[in-house]
Amino acid sequence: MQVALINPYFGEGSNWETSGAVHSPPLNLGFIATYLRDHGGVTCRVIDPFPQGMSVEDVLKTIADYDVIGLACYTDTRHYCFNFAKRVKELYPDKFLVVGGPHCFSLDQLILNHYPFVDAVIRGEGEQSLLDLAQGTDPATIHGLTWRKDGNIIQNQKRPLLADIDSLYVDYDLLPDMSYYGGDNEAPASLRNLRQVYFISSRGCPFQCIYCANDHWERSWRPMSPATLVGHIERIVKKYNVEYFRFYDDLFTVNKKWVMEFCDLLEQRALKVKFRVLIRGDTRPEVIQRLCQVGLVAVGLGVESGSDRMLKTIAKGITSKQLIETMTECKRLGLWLVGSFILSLPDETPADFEASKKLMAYPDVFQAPIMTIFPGTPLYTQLKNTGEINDEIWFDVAQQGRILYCKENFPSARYSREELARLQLYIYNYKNLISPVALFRLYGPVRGMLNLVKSALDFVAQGRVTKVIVQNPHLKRKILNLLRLKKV
Ligand code: B12
Ligand code: SF4
Repeated sequence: MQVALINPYFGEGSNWETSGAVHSPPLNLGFIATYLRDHGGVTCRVIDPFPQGMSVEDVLKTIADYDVIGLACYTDTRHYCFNFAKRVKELYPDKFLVVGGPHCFSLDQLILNHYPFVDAVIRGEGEQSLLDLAQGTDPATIHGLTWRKDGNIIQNQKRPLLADIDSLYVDYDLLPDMSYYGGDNEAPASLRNLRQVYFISSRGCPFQCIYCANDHWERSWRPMSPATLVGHIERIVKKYNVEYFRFYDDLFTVNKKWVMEFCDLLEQRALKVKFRVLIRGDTRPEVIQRLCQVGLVAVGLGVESGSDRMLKTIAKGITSKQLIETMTECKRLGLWLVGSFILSLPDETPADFEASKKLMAYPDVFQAPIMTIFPGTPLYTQLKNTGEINDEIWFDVAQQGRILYCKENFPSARYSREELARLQLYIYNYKNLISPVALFRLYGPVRGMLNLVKSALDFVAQGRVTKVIVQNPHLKRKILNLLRLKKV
């Protein structure tokens, strides 16, 4: 059977080049396509409509000859996914339509209940279950499959996670051309313009922060062996001339021994690549130092909050002291540091936010999205238990996109959507003003200056300039020095 795998997001009339969307290929579909080819000789076509400039009609035409249509479903894109699924089924009632991905893991039966045009849901790891389907195996025997039989919804038994993680990788030739996907837009221009790929070397993470949708990995961590990983790097460098690897592992530094072995092997093969990984606030300094010696140039770090009370609430298992130490070490080593904070944590007070603000000075750039609720997370369960949310919300078409933790949606939240938007604008401008050098490195001189001016004007408009200067001793000292120089 021929399989088409689609990331069903069409950009909704926006332009890929200018939309500001994170340019990143659908690795999930790449993993599946590679596995189906290697383990069953099954041909897959991977389609990523938005970057490929394909409309709904274009994709519908393209999939005419495929027997199985697989759609990736994220919480953010759930409605796009099911709207598209409906169109597919209307046009091609005989094709087998299956959805999979992080949004589906705990909502499989409800999805089939709500959407008669979906034939099956694959729960968790998709490779082997989809291969079974594509090879015409009796659905009743396919683990991890939830499907329909004689008008009933059948949930087959769970599929154990694949043990042979070394056999899971992405053959980039099976993905849309890499030129569709831009550089690392959180990194400075010097890195952004390098030839790069996105790579995943492990699955899962042993932690369970309450907002994190990683339940389908069952809190386990399965890495490919360091030798396999370095083998892939060598092959990719030779074949595509890649200079920069952006590792999308949930957490690259789970196991010190594994990291050290990887570094030794990379060094032995004399592979002069640069790379970016995700670390945690409790990563040992010697691990970061060793990674730096073999090509680490940028790190992402989930800071989330500067308040120890909040870090406890979200079960981060890290203290603000550890976060400061790790960020200081990263900066000492000259790494480009991307910090990620969350606004509107459960029970977050203005004092907690002030504690976070102090930590925002450390990273070169940072994101601070508003807390979003995902199905299957511990936070979701908590909110379900207090009656603030229920599973029907995911099927309500009035609830498009993200379900934000704000006063309008949840009685327990402290801030309204508008207050959070204002807070977000304030901290982005604040960051630009206290880290202008990072701004110039990120955007270059012209856009950097424009951003700086815009932030300054926003601050004047908000009447916050004096407050920021007074609250930031570092900035205050810089300005006083500048004034002193002028006097001389
Ligand atoms: C890379 C990545 C991104 C990239 C690109 C995503 C992409 N197109 O690949 C970028 C940076 C753009 C991104 C953005 C965001 N991401 Co993201 N991202 C990831 C990350 C780190 C890796 C994804 C990946 O390739 N994993 C490896 C593959 C093997 O795992 P997988 O995707 O789960 O796929 C397996 C199964 O789910 C299943 N499967 C998946 N798709 C399909 C399709 C079919 C047909 C079948 C049968 C099976 C199947 O089989 C796959 C192979 O086993 C994951 C975390 C993680 N480690 O998975 C988060 C993750 C997917 N992201 C997440 C989130 C929340 C976001 C953002 C909302 C973050 C933000 N605040 O902006 C945005 C929005 C993305 C969107 N459009 O919805 C959540 C999704 C939660 C959810 N319920 O939807 C995750 C799980 C992180 C987390 N733990 O909370 N992300
Ligand atoms: S947020 Fe990061 S550390 Fe926490 S559970 Fe998710 S992947 Fe692991």
